[in-house]
Amino acid sequence: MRGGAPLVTARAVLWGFLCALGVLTTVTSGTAGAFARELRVADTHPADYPTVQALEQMGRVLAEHTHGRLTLKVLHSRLMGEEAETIQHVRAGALDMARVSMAPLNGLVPETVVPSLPFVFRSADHLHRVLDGPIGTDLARAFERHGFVALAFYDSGARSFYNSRHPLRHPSDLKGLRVRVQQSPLAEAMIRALGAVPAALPYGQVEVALRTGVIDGAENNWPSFDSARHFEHAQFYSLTEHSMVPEVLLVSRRLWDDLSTADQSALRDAARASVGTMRVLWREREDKARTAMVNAGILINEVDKAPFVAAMRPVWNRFTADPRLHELLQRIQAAE
Ligand code: GTR
Repeated sequence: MRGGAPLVTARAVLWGFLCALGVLTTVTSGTAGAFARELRVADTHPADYPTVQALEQMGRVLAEHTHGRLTLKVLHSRLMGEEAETIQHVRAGALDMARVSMAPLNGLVPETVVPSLPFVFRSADHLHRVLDGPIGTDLARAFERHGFVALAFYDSGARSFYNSRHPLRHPSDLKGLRVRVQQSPLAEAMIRALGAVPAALPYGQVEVALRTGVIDGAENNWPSFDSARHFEHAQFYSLTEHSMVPEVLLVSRRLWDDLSTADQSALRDAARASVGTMRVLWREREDKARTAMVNAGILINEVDKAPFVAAMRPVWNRFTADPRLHELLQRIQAAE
């Protein structure tokens, strides 16, 4: 926009004021009107990862439906720090949105513990039905008590163990191994239950920890194992598929409350549409990553899951002692 010096100064003052409030990221004018907003959303993964691609697509839908009034800027590749940091920024209102795993939220939003439990979902279909139905709606509501609005849930496949020592066929094979887990007390407890030593490192530090031998292994889905290059230092991938911890698109409650009802529904609709996009992209990427890992010579072994289920089950009781969480667990189990 062109204008004389006083106008430019006035705009700069307004911009500074709004940013200081932590509410607006960018105020522009032009075809989109005087208060177009660019919402910043953080993601730990690189540009080609399905979550980032789904957010880019969501941004296109949002811009189209709001005639450019709301746009998304996807800050991928940990530009805004590790997941735990982006969660804190969103909570404080300093960052508009973040796409994160539920695990690093376990200490903040107690309800996220339940879908993060080992072996709680029977299949991807079971997970989808839970997240898409009334349980998902109630789960989303729980976030609002903690400074967030949960706009969408994504699934991120099953997580399995990988390490640099030997194939894991039985829980006893994990004894004494140092295994990286997500930053969550539940994740650490799961590893201890298997007799291994947990190292709760941020995602961005796992590759170097594997490379330098600080840890013997970690656990994750195929796309992350491949994309973060963990496979270069851990050739044994054992199909425990012990966890299907979902992911969530968080919005700052402060930003949300500041949006008009029309903009809130535009954001919700675009987020909802991104769930379908993400599921398609995810399935493609899982297949591609698995094939790439086979071609890279990774030694994959099947696992009899029963002893792993038995060894990890005690953490269920410990982490769902609260009756509210126990009820949520029962509802998830009862879901068809
Ligand atoms: C990935 C997930 C990331 C991050 C990472 C981790 O599967 O998509 O958001 O949580 O795992 O292990 O930290």
